[in-house]
Amino acid sequence: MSTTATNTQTEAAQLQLNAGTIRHALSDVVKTDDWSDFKFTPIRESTVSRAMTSRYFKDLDKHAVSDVIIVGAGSSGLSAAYVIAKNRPDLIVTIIEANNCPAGGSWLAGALMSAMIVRKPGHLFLEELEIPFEDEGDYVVVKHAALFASTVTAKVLQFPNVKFFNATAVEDLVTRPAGPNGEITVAGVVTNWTLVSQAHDLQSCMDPNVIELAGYKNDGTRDVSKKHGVILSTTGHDGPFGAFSAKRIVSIDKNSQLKGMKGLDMNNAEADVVKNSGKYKGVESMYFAGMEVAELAGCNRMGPTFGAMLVSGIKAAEEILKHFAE
Ligand code: AHZ
Repeated sequence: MSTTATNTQTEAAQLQLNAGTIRHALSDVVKTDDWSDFKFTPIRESTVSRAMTSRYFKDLDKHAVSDVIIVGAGSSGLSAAYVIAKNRPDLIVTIIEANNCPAGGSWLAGALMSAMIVRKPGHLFLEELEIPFEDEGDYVVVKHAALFASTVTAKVLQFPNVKFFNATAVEDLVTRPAGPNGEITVAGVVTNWTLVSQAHDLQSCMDPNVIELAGYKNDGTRDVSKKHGVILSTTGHDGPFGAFSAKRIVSIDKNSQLKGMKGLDMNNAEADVVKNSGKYKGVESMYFAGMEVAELAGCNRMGPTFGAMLVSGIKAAEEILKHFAE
């Protein structure tokens, strides 16, 4: 008899043995076999409304001035959020994601074939997050990308200093004059619920909301006694928010130039994206990581390998932590 057949027989015997004594979390409160005595504790509809809205508006209030605003909760944004929140529990970290669910393209590892490929040494971050993988030598494989997406999301959401606003799009930057020669600095982001931002032509009267960066006085001038907050943009392929905004800011300065993304070259793209993540000349108070760096720095794209997403997030997070430590 084969080993598999023996295993199946043993499992079946074990199931039969357990059949009379099913145990689960509710075993002690369900007294009847047909669950006829089962009930939930009472609740009013208004209680549910208040439980949600009071917390949401308290969060909006607390995060209206943030130290770090991360725009886009893909694999790079969440990796950065993890490193920043873990190292600096005192910073108010706000993550804004246009989609309902966090983790961007990493649910499917950018392809439709489940497994997530991470080139070494990106696997060290997987080890830190306690995500299991198969070691294939130069690279590792997480059996399903959703295991990365769900684990990094769960770990980030558990930090008390992090608020995740989903179904919320960043529509624009808040900018302020900062220098004698017309230089501008980024002072926050303009947000709106994604459904509203998608229907501006129908709902033009719906005004957006604003999250400001820390470091200003009531009259809008710089409060130099406080560290200036920063935005980390990680909005993915083509940089629909960050790369677009940076180009717009840099276009004011005729000496600066930003390029566009090149074609796919897996071998070169990942290290280039990591090296070019972080700050850009002429774009104050903003950092960049993940795929949109390719759009900013003129790097190749890499297709479905995720080491650069994790590592560029970590590198940008490290630069942000240095900014707050100075
Ligand atoms: O919904 C977007 C996604 O979840 C979100 N986003 C985009 N614009 C936004 C806005 N406001 C708020 N205006 C916005 N959120 O940003 C997230 C980006 O996640 P992603 O997984 O697309 O980006 P990433 O850079 O973290 O990972 C990219 C993965 C790729 S693309 C690629 C290739 O094209 O070759 N290869 C890899 C590994």
